[in-house]
Amino acid sequence: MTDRKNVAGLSRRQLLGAGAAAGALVSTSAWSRTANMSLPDAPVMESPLTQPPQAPSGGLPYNPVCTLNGWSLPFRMNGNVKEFHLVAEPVERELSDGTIAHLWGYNGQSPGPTIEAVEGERVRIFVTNRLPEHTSVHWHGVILPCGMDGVTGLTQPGIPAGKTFVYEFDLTKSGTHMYHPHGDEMVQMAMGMMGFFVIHPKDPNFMRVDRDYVFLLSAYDIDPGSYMPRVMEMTDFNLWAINSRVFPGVDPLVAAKGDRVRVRVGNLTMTNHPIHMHGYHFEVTGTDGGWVRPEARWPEVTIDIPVGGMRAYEFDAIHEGDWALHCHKSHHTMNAMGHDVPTFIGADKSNIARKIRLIQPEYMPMGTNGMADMAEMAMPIPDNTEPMMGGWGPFGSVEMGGMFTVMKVREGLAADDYSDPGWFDHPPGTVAYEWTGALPEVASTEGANTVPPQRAGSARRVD
Ligand SMILES: [Cu+2]
Repeated sequence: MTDRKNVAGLSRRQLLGAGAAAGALVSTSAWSRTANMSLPDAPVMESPLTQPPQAPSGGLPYNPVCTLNGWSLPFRMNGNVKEFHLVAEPVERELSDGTIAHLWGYNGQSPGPTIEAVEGERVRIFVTNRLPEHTSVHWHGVILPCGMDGVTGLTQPGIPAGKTFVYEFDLTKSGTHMYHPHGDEMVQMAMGMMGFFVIHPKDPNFMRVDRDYVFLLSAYDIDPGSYMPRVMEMTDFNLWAINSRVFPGVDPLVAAKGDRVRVRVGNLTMTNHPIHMHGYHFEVTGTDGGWVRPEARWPEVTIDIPVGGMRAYEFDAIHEGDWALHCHKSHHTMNAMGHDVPTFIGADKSNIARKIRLIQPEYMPMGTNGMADMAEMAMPIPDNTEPMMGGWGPFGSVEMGGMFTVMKVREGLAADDYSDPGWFDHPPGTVAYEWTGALPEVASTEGANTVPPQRAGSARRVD
């Protein structure tokens, strides 16, 4: 088969694949016309939804990953070199249904597409800069010649606006890596410029899994009602994102019962994120530095993802259900609205409410019993803003935002089925239920004090 036929086949397959998924991949018409010695075409993704993994169209065989709310970058083979074309550019990213952020990213989305290649291959990555300032791409954790490391000023000049640079190197070791700019990093990463770079093992059966999910953690400071991140922010971000999506906009991870599942999580925010998954004990099987030897693994239910790091964990999906998967910093499962609301828990606002109702008859005091009423009530919020917490499940409001999604494990899913199976149908008698018998007398709800020890003691004596 000639290279030209490879290119044509690649184009057809990707158009068909994208059409079946969401009809989202555009600008591929030039693929079949592109001569091998010219710049590869740069596909653009229109959809922020998860694109199912695509079987490799050339090069060495591998088991593709599934990028949550993302996609993998198509490539072409030029002789024995795998060629990609990344375009750094301003993008409009839908953070959740109807909420848009004006970010910088690659090939139409933030984060950029996942780059997938195989240990032993040589890659040539063309990077075109359509940003208003220079950029570069650092291949975070990849072993390569120093001059390909992408550090502006140190290993190369910045790629000027409008120019294209070429990165070319051999992939000497399999692993899970990231890419991001290393020039005006504070601005460009705060604007969402990042992506995954997965180097598959040369032996497709090494560490083989049935489903292999990847996603990046990113954080933004976007004032309610506005579209642009505040790039000078150092610590006080208000949107905590999984692949530049916030719950309820994050797609579920889907697995068939019995699947071996890997989840690879990269962190390019400015703080750590303890990622917790319900329902399972899992094993940490990889970092950006490589695979963890079997005898060195330990069981976990929460894995801290360090800043500038990646952790891969694995488990056998034997427990069916809808299992929450989220950052355990509770403010990272909240969205931007309402963080400046004062705490009124335990306050008696009845007198002040009476007075306010003289001016605004519909006034209701909020927050005196906690903040859950903020999720339950449709509070008026500015345009282009996600509520602080929300997302509806089968039992009501999930009262979450930000870095939260669900691992959905179901019996009998087809191997290539990544679509949302809906809510879990719990077997009878396995859901927490209300006690309908007599309730014990409550000792005291008069104040914040607990029952004094002597009263508790006398109660025991009566028994
Ligand atoms: Cu977090």
